[in-house]
Formats: sequence, C-alpha cells, structure tokens
Amino acid sequence: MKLIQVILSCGVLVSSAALAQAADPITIRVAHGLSDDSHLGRSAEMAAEQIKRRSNGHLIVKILGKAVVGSDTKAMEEALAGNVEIFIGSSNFVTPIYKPLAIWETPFLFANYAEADAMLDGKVGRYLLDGVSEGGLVGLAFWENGFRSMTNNVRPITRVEDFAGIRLRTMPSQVSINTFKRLDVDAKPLPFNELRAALEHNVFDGQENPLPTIVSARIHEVQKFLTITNHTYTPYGVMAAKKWWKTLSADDQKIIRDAFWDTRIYQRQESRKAAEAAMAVIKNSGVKVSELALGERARIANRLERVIAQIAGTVGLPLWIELNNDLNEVRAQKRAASR
Ligand code: TK8
Repeated sequence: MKLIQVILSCGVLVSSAALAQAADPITIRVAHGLSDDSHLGRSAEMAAEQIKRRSNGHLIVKILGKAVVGSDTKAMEEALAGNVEIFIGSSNFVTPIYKPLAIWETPFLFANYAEADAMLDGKVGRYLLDGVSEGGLVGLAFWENGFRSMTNNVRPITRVEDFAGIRLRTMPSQVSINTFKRLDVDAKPLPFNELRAALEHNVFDGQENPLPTIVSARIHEVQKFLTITNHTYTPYGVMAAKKWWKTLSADDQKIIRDAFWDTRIYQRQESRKAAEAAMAVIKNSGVKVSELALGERARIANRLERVIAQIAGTVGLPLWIELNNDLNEVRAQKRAASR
C-alpha cells in the first residue's frame, strides 16, 4: 500500500492492473500428503519462495502438507471443487479424471531415473500435462515420488511365489489392484493417510511405496521385511485447479508454472538423496532388507503381461507406441554413448 501511495503522490502514472495487483494479493493453497521436512515438503516450500519473490509478494503460497486437507483423492477433489488451488500427489490419483495417466503405472516401465526424467519431461509427459485439463486440472509438472518397493510382516519376498496371500494395501488405483492380484496377493486399496495405523493394527500385512515415503510416514517402524522390488515408478503430478487458473493473469500463470516446473530438478535430486538416507534409516531400525532373487524380475514381468496389455488399451495405442519408441530412443542413445 505504502508503495502505491508514494508512486501516486509522485504523480507517476500507475496502470489499473498494477494497482489491482498491489491491492489484491492472491493466496494459493497447495495440498500434499507428506511431512513438511520431506523432499516434497521442502520442494513445495522452494517453489513457494520463488513465486513470492517473482511476484513481489503479490502471489502468496500456503502449503497444506501432511494430508491435512485429507487423503490424496480428497485433496484432488478439493482442487476440482475450488477449495485448494494446487494438488501435488501421485499421478495415479488423477487417473480417474484423465485415463491416459495410467501409462505411468505400468510395472517395470523405467529401468532407471534417467529414463523416468526423459519420459516425464519429454513428449509424452508434456502431452499428459496438457491433456489433464480435460479432467478439470492444469498440469504444471511431474515431480518424483519414486521407485516403489514392498514391505510386509510375513516373510522376505525374493521369488514370485512369495507374494501369494500377503494382505497388501494398494493405492486406490485399478492398475495397482490388478497388478497385485495377478501376483496372488490379497490386495485392497486404502488411502495413504490411513496406512500407518492400519498396518499397526494388523489390518494389512504389507504395503509398497518409495523408501522416502515409507520413512516420511514412519511405516518402517511397523514392518519387518523390505524387498527392493522397484516394481513401478510413481511420479507426483503438480496440478492446479482449472477454474481458478483461468482467473489468473498470463503473468501470474507464468510465474506459478515456471516455479513448479523449475523446481522439479531440485525436487528429484532431493528425492534421490532421501532414498539413500531412507535405506539407512530402515536398515538401522531392524527391518530385514532383501533383493529379488536372480531371474525373478523377469518372472514377475511375465506374470504381469496381461495387466500391461490392459494399460496399453486404457491409454490408447498411439500413446503407448509413442512412449515405447521414445524409451527405445533413450536406450539406444545410452548404448551408443557407452560404446
Ligand atoms: C502421498 C501419496 C503416497 C502414495 C500412496 O501423498 O498412496 O501410496 O505413494 O505417497 O502420494
């Protein structure tokens, strides 16, 4: 306010847009499900600071972490209803409003982080960020939840047969439920923010999540066995409410979009550092850590062929082929570089 008065009293012409901007700060509520000190919480904070700085304080971000808004599904619905402006959550929670996002749920899709980065930031990733507006959200960026691994209280899982009968919490995602049912798991969905209590009270034997997510919710404290399965890579979608987004000026849209897009690099680095740190925390807490036995990855993948074919059908063949071509290209480049 003071600044405006000074400018006015100096007799400088101030545009009405600039006046409205200075007079009217916009609050942006950002909902996510992890703790404030997680890679996700800290990255949201970093984007918030960038937005504040670049808008000279006109855009104010309020971060609502730790699922205070509710489960991931609830938080996304609150974004659709206009009660929060931005939702950050695993992409599969957005799949119900935009089916092609199911492509990221394909088991064993990426062999490493570099492949994930190339696909999420590349042609297919950008196509999906654009496309999600059909469902009422504006896709700003893909961040990282990470490669998922399996924990449980029954036995170390090293072979495909070891999955049988485990009462497993899955994400509320059709692909995830289908995947684990094919492995003869007793799979049932539950929101993430109810998971720790459910494990503690023995409602489930196990769950699967990236290591930093496991530690962030202190799930390792109520689990005995961890197997590094890396069976799927889950991106976080950073998604804005479309109705709200359309009310913003182009300048404000750019500030917000750039902040979340740029921060993805930092966020992924932090997520990967957190994965190493989480492994140490989990081991130190007495959880027994195993790897899959030799050849078991291929045996699991074979079992899941039908699920994978279903995903191709859900997302549509053109998108499926595009992603596979793009992945092959990245792999060929890598081979050429190592020759
Ligand atoms: C956290 C969720 C969670 C997800 C799940 O907000 O539900 O298992 O992996 O990490 O996005």
